[in-house]
Amino acid sequence: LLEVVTFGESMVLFTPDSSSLEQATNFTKRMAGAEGNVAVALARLGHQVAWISKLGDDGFGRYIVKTLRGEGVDVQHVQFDRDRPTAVFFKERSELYGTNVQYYRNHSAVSQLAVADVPLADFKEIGFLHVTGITPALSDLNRQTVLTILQRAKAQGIRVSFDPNIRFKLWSQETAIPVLREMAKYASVALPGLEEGELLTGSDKPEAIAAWFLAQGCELVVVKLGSQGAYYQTADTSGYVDGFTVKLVDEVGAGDAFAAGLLSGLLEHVPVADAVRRACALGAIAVCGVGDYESSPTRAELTAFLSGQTT
Ligand code: CKP
Ligand code: MG
Repeated sequence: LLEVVTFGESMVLFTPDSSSLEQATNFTKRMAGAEGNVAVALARLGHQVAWISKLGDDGFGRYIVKTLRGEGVDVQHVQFDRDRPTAVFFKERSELYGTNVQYYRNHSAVSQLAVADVPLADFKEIGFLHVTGITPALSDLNRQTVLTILQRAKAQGIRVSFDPNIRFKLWSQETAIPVLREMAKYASVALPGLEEGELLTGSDKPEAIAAWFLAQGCELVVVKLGSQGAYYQTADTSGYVDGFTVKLVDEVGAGDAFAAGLLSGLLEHVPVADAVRRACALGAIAVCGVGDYESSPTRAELTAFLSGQTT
């Protein structure tokens, strides 16, 4: 039985084998994309998860679907578009300047993803529908699709988990903020980063950010504080959970791993503080390796990490 359904864009990611995009001659091909990263992380923990999308009818699209299927993600609702390509992006990381991503995703196949492509009526029994603020940024149609799906999910009593994932390379702040605020109204679980919370609520205090989301109707808000851990709040409980100390290799994908860890805990009905701790653990493990999803742990690795058995 499916536990989580998510939809969005996965892309082929190219990272230069050495130096910058300008200087590089060789690139490593990988897969990335927030919702797909969440799906893989959940599948590795043993959860039943489906990822819905449109990909180009091309080698990159087949590579993505094979990779996700190989990870145990249900891809039966993925469609291939003959006229529009699979998106690609590049990521360069420098000790001096940090991480820079360069997207090539305009008019990609997913930009045509419509409400009918996400058959919500088939997913009545799921634990969560996971959405991010990336999808509505991809096209006007995607924006309508996301908002309509969220309305329907709420009407059907499907719990929505919402990661704002604000990407100003995809849309302007003026366009993004009202849409993301609207999305928050349909979420049961919201997972803003501290900066995202500030952009959406005007406050930089985790407690105030959480209060704003609760006022929108969310049941649980988890404000991600990076290496510091996270702050969580519901109607009847709240608290801080410490982060794990690890050596950072690549921070991209940490938020997605975090989301998967939280959902995993919630699906298993562990106390909310323990679900947040699992989320922090997945986020910490994710930053220890290169690639956006590759470092996500298996259940045994997570157990080992949590009991301090890793060195
Ligand atoms: O917030 P995160 O660093 O966890 O998100 C990373 C993903 O989808 C990454 O894989 C990239 O492809 C993206 O976010 C994006 O579209 O920026
Ligand atoms: Mg994020």
